[in-house]
Amino acid sequence: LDLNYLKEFKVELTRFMMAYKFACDEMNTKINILSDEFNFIHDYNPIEHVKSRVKSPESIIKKIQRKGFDFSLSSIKENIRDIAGIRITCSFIADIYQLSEMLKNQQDIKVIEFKDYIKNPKPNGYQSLHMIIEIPVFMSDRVEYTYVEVQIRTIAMDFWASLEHKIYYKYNKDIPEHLSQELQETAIIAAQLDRKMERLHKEVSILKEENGKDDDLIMLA
Ligand code: 0O2
Repeated sequence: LDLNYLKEFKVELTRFMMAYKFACDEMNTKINILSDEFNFIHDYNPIEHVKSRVKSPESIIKKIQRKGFDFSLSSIKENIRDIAGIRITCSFIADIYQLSEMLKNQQDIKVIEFKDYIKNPKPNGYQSLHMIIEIPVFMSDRVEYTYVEVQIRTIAMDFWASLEHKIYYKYNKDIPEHLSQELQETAIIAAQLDRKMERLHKEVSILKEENGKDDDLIMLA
């Protein structure tokens, strides 16, 4: 291989990967703004935490091989849509949908794919809301429209998914029957927990609102 070509390709690849890092930065800013504003209006934080990552070149190459795509930057850009990934953990299910709506409504965000594994969990029990979005990243000489995978879930869903992920890899993607059975059961328990916590939260919010009104009246009097 031509050394000059390799040098050029390295620069191109580094620049290519940078756009994904910037896309993650942009998304983190957007989410921080929404979180702070939501906190101000509703007086509680709907977002427990946010994690973002850029897929490593090794994982990108593995995925291209697994899916049989071309080894070119344009093919990577079009076909591997989770190079930039954001995972948002919310307190309650209602927050997940509210947050996804807020993101959808932003003018520079284009929703490419929307998968609701909360309404339709995967057969193994996996729950989460997934969106592939496209956002513009403004570089010095061009605009790079970049895909970002956004996963939004509750703490219980995240707890389940991280354990399942560990078990999945521990058993080399072939989980023994009794374990997958138990995982399915725990996914149902996690969903029940989410519903109960949300119900409690709503009840307390109503009480807080009523007390708040009383306090306002006392202040006025
Ligand atoms: P990792 O290691 O987390 O990055 P594709 O992304 O095209 O290969 P698909 O099915 O179109 O696959 O995408 P989908 O269903 O939106 O899932 C993408 C990501 O969601 C996965 O990325 C996981 O992070 C997560 N996910 C999906 N299903 C499961 C599941 O059953 N258990 C767990 N724990 N996580 C899941 P990766 O690249 O597969 O994995």
